[in-house]
Amino acid sequence: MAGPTRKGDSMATRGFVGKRRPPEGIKLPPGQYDVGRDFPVLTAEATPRLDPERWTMTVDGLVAREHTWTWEDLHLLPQSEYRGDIHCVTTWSKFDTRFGGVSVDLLLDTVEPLPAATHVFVTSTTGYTTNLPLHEIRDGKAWIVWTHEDKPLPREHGGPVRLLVPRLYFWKSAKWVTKLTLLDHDEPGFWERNGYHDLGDPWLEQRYQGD
Ligand SMILES: Nc1nc2c(c(=O)[nH]1)N[C@H]1C(S)=C(S)[C@@H](COP(=O)(O)O)O[C@H]1N2
Ligand SMILES: [Mo]
Repeated sequence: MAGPTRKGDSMATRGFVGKRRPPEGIKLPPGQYDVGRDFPVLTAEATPRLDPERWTMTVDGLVAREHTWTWEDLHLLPQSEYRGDIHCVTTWSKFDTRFGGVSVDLLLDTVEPLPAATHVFVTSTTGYTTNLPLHEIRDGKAWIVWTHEDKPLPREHGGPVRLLVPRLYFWKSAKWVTKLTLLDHDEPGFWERNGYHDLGDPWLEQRYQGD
């Protein structure tokens, strides 16, 4: 493929959707710029001060057995790291950044999604919400993270714990996440109800509804 495909390049775009992988050698999705060492903060609500000892992570909805993990429970699971790029819909991208925590796959293995589950509705302690197709958080595509560059995740970036879904625009990575609810239908979250695209694939430049 010659270069990044933009919406409208119908044939090329369709081919790319199937692969869902950035064009080779290209790091910057269309319409984005490299923010360098900065890490801008984007928060719609007041930044909460959460006590990790009281924070919990629940996966419920269409699952064989819903489960709630404490901070300690999560730390007992095998840890994993994401090293790579993140892309914010406000056009900054940050290259080669690292987050540590656990793969969402481990949580899903515990709860066992029912066959009817197709989507996930994400809730933060603050009431912030976002939605995703279930397959976008499976098979090594999403993490629950509490470190950034080997340091505790700063509060303004979602500390103690946030969701990380780096293949999609960063608004899907809910800060102060506390619950994943599996559904048999799609339900728009906070930004999706306010005009943002339902999926938010940066490589297809899905910023707003209709993109
Ligand atoms: N709870 C919560 N999570 C959120 C947001 C928010 O406002 N509240 N903003 C989203 C958006 S739009 C972006 S771009 C990223 C920003 O994360 P950062 O502040 O760590 O850069 O968080 C996402 N997660
Ligand atoms: Mo954003």
